[in-house]
Amino acid sequence: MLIRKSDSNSIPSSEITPRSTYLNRRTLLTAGAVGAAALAADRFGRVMHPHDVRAETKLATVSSPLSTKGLTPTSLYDITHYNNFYEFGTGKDDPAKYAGSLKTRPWSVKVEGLVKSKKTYDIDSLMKLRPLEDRIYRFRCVEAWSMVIPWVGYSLSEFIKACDPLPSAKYIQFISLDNPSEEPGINSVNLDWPYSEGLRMDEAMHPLTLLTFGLYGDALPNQDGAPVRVVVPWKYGYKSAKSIVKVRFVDKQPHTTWNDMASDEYGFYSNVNPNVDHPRWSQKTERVIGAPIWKQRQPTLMFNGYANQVASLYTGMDLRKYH
Ligand SMILES: Nc1nc2c(c(=O)[nH]1)N[C@H]1C(S)=C(S)[C@@H](COP(=O)(O)O)O[C@H]1N2
Ligand SMILES: [Mo]
Repeated sequence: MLIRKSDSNSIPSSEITPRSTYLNRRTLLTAGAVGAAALAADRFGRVMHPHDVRAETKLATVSSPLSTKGLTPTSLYDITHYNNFYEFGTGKDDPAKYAGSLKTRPWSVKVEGLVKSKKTYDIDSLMKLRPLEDRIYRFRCVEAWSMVIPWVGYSLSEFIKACDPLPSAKYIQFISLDNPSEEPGINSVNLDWPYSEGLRMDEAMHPLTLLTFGLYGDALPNQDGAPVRVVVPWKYGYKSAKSIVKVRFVDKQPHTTWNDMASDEYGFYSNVNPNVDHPRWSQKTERVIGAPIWKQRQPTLMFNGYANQVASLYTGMDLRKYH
């Protein structure tokens, strides 16, 4: 017997599919595919689900000469299901499960500290400040795994120029959202919230440092730090703060969450360095997430492969002491 629903108010399920479910479904199509094929399948997936309005947040982008050449991007599935985002729990799959509760609109980023004048940027105007670029970077976590991620954003330096910091500003601090009602990990994970990270001003001004709004051509999935995060490709992953609500210009090295936790394990600089082991494990090699078995173990590169561009920032510094 055919049962018809006569309730005209019922919303087709395709309209209310949560983004996390959508990502799951969409990325099924890309599992096993790599690189351009993954991207093509992903575009195909999008066409297959025209009603997933919330996920249809394709960004207008231009390609960037600062993209790292010759790398195969990790699948969208792995990029969105193997995350560190302790505001949603410590498990790698917790962010994919729970970050759906994060509300990314309205959203604003406050600029404070040593600036000519304090400002607040609405996220949508922040995204329009400069053209958004596609930038493929290596991404290396301190836990000795890595990915290749096709980010979308523009150089943080562009934003810093717009903030007009005073010459006395020597460091920049990033503060992440601290809202237990949307971020269940805040009450269950014993960290000193809000998540705080920082960079020396010359590191922050380096063109590779990316103010990031998206990946794979779309707005950032919540679990990757929506709606705005930073990405510092030559540093361990935790330097790349997610879901930023405040940027502060300061004259002294700011406190950072992981450094507060265990300063011997997580330094302020945290440059990727195969020659300086973490006290509990080697940093000489890394596990490439999603790579075929025979390519899963790779040697870790100095400054994560960006030494030519960034090594000069650290001339004369003892990288063992300032790890
Ligand atoms: N606010 C916030 N930012 C964060 C973290 C976090 O727990 N909270 N984890 C960091 C760590 S350890 C890593 S490896 C990267 C992971 O980014 P991804 O999940 O997008 O790959 O985010 C970093 N930024
Ligand atoms: Mo990490």
